[in-house]
Amino acid sequence: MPGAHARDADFVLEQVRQHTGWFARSLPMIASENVISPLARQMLVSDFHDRYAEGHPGKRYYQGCTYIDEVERRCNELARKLFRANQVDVRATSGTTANMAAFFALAQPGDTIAAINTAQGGHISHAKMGAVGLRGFNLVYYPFDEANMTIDAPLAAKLIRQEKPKACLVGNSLFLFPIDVRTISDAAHEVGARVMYDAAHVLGLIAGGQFQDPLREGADVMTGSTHKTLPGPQGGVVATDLPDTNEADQKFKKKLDSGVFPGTVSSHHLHHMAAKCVAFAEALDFGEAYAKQVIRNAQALAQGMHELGLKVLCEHRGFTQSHQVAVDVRAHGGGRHCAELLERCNVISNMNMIPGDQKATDPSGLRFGSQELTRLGMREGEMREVAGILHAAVAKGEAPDKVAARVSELRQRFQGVHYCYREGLPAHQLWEFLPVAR
Ligand code: DSN
Repeated sequence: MPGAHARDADFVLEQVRQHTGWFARSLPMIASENVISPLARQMLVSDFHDRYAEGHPGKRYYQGCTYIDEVERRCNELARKLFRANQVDVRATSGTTANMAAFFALAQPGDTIAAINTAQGGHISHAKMGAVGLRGFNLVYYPFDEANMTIDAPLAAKLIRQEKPKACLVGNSLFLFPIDVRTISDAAHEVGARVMYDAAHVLGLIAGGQFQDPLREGADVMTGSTHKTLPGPQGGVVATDLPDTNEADQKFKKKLDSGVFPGTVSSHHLHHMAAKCVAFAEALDFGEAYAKQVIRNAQALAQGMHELGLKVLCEHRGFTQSHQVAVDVRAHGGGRHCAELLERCNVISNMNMIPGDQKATDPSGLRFGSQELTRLGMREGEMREVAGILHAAVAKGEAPDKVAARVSELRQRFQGVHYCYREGLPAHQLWEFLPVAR
């Protein structure tokens, strides 16, 4: 007998099957997502998933880590090379836990820190309602240059010198252009503050040498997610390149380490760690070419939409230097309406606040990312096709089923994963399980 709840298990199988089929005929354009390589995906279902290993290789609290230790040593080694950092913690289970671990080292509860407002593209973990509030920090916001979609660095430096925060966070969720980290870090270091660069979105672009190099531009620590432009498993990293030559830096590095374990994880996710190791190897071999194409594709997408009359932000700066493109769709019913409409066309995107917006639940913008379509092998020509599809849905009022048919036709040509080992294997595959209920 299969058991009373076998139908629930079958329900899950069916939902996952439907979801996978849907994504195989859709355009996945959410800027914080990506498709993992088939080899890295295999690590996620390996026996590593079933195990525990607190601490560092060779210094565990559990037996059974012989091979896990070997993989984690290699993972650490590749991470240091990829991020050009002398200490990288690969155990953080997400970008937000990576940030929380860094917060532990950066300041004490009750201290003031500086960050970007979420309304101007800052991440929720940098906000009072998120991890910053949980750690009990007070918050001051940088002045933001809305025309150029970046922190106003000279005014931010002035604020830092006035307010003397204990830490300065930089890095965005809506992240179109590199930040002037040097100006901010000069002011921060002058008042004794540390600088954290949150590279969640742009980690793969930084690793591929195509965005900016925060650890060389004055950031004391860089955190990031391993599943956005760095196309690995869901997870985070905490990286620093501070030298071991003075006591304060050494203490800070130790606090980063204990901020991860035991601060924010007990046993880290070993299957994710193994998948990160594969993804880092792939990024070292293919990451530069991938990052270049991601940015070229974002720029081609932005240019295509602009030429069709959509209001793409920051034309005077070439629209974007990252994987992201932001569009003001106020004239077409607003961000929520357009994102929902696009979903009916099988284009998956998200509504986003843009300058002037007050309400996160009813913003005027859409945010698109080129990183997953690039991973699926699309190039500038396809980006122009995608721009036409978006324009048809949002501005021309073409029927969603007609647009969805165009989307499906385009996607049929791009089913494999690229910039990885065993290139070209399908991105969307399911294990063949038969239903368990009778
Ligand atoms: N808030 C997510 C995003 O930018 O999509 C990342 O955590």
